[in-house]
Amino acid sequence: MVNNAGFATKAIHGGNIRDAQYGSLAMPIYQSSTFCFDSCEQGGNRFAGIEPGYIYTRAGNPTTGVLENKIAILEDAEAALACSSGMGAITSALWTICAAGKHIVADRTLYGCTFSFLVNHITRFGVELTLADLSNRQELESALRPDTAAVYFETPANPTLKIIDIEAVAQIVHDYNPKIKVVADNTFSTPYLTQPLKLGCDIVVHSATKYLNGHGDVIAGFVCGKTGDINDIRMSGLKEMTGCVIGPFESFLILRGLKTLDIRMDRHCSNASKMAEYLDGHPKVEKVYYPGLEHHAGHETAKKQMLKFGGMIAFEVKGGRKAGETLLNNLETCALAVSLGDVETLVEHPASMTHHSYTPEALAEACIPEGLVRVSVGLESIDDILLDFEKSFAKL
Ligand code: LCS
Repeated sequence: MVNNAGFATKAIHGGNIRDAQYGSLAMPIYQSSTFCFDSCEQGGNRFAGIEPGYIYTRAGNPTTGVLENKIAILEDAEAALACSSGMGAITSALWTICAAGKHIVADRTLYGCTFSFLVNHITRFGVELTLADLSNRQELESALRPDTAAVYFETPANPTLKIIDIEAVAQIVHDYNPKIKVVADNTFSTPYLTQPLKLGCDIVVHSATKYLNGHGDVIAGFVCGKTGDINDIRMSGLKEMTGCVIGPFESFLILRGLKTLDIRMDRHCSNASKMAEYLDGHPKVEKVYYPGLEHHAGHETAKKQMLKFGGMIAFEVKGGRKAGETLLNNLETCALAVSLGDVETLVEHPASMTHHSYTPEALAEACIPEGLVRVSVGLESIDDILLDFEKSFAKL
């Protein structure tokens, strides 16, 4: 690969190794749990980390290794670690960074299971949590403490597409204490639209279940960052705490999906921007949440830190939750399903589905309206999706 290769070239060629045996173009699937040593000495040396080579797939696998190198290249990270889910990536990272007596600051608007992990679970082990609005400088500054180990956020956030200024957060946190790990969930943007490490973050996590794989047939996640941090998260968090190792077949599927990441994202973004405009002008719609719209609170920051505005939209229908549910129940082409970033357009109701773990009070604090509807705009012909919505709106 040439130096300074473009994103598409990196996504297609980055990290690849030549199959010396048969010259296979696609990376073979090394569907093996363990790897044979030539001698006890070699096995011992591999365990001691003084000789390269694979040992056991929970600690590393050749197919997964190529995937990890490719993701590291795309995120401009020194290293990356693949996990069996986005939640596996998040928990492996935070279990490694935090310990009893440490403190986490997190934004209030998070994917429901991440929110629940922080609020209901890691806090049972002596870790303290402060939820704050990280788009508000004063709130962030007053949340930081001498024992803070990590600052965690998503941008755009699930489900309201709230935008957080990555560079500003990283600067404020590191000015306070450079040892605090600034962790950004880059699932909604993907490295094609935003590279948080370049903006000052220490660690990026992903649900690769979404755009990175892109075809709705894999659950997976990534952690990206400095080699030392990723080694720690691999050897402690993943290998010895969560054990959430990705399978070689899933790695192969993500390698395949990544080859088209940029062209898929271009289409997701253009379809979503057409849909946001359609919804924004619709008489039955109360409010549209899309960072590409000028009235979105994070529009200027999104312009600064995203190449395009992404494929996710949220909106409220006039008539509240009941009207929203009727709209979703009557769609025909769009699928009523959670998840996102697939080729199919997916619609869901966050308060009762993805954000079910939020109490009504927590929803209100995070500014997630009870009637909010979320759309992951797919790759279909956009006119067909808009027609599906128009027919369903007509039934309200
Ligand atoms: N981070 C974000 C921003 C997510 O949206 C999700 C899943 C995760 C992490 C967890 O990843 P997973 O373990 O599922 O690979 N979000 C989902 C959603 O909005 N609908 O279904 C899953």
